[in-house]
Amino acid sequence: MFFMVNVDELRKKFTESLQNAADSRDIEALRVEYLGKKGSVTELLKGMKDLAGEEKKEFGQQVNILKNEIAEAVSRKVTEMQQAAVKREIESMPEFDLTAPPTLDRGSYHPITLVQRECEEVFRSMGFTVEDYAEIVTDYECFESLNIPKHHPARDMQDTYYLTNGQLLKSQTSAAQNAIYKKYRKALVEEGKPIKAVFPGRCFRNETTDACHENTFFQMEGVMVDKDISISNLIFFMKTMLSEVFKKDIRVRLRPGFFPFVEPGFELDISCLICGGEGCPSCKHSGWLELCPCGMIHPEVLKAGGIDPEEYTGFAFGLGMTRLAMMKYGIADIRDLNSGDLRRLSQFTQDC
Ligand code: FA5
Repeated sequence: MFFMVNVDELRKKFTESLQNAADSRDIEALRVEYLGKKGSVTELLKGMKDLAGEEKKEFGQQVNILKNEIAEAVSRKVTEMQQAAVKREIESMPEFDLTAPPTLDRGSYHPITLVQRECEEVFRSMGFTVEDYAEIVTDYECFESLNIPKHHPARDMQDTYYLTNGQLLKSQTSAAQNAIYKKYRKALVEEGKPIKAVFPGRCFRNETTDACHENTFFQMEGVMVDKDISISNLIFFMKTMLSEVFKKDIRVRLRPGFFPFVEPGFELDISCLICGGEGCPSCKHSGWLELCPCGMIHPEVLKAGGIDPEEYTGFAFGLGMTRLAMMKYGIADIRDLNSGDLRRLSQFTQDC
């Protein structure tokens, strides 16, 4: 029974030491001292080899009970200490008044988000659907389906970022036209529903940047296809969109423009609102800003979208949304919009 005395003594000694442990390091040291490879409990177990029969069995059980007690006591003490530390931290915090007004600046919408939403609303009110489209597209979507075959010189109009897998970063929102025609052609042909869709998106071009050119900018493409769609329809929708967005009279001019996917094609420019048409860096000193090229959809493009150009006609436009935001908010340098400089951007935005 000498061994049993050892078990009780060890229990007593451990209990006292645990009570005196000041922090988690002390507790870990205690755990090693008792339960470690060379710990006191382990040493007791080694002494079992000198015992025999019932005595050995009972001693083994008692040491195992002690071992479990120590393990549980250690883990309980660790939890108690952690909880006490959290409580101390909470109590030491300054009082927090949930009803106090916020002291931090609130976020705000980016000017492009505001202009995009406004344009979407205008076109929705005229019966257009708003579509979302990928930023990484195929050569077919961005060029071939738009009547720009491989090696066509028109590809040089946009310095495109190609990916190593042959896909590319969308250089124009026109890249979504083919998919939109395919999506809605059945409803057009079978139910007589005109295709009326706008699709805003980010475009990428390897451009040298200046006050009115960015390498990453936003456009909003729009298409309408039905029987007997004409240039008059195109002009009506363009004028309505501009007067709704600017809410004042804007001087515009329409001049011929070449894009392989429209025939005829136009450039729609607006009089620069930064300089009032006098000429400044924002309009490359011309007094006019190219804003929204447009035209009647080329028969080959309709065909690629599965639409019979003998029966249907349509118009398409590619609104420069980043430039629209510049004009609407009087932002003289397009680079401010991508700068992430909140001191500049917050002048034009509104609270979320
Ligand atoms: C196109 O991208 C044609 N896909 C537009 C189109 C659609 C024509 C449908 C006909 C029918 P363009 O490269 O000109 O066209 O760009 C259209 C508009 O995007 C420009 O008028 C301009 O407002 C804007 N834009 C073009 N490049 C930049 C740039 N680097 N930085 C900022 N805005 C740009």
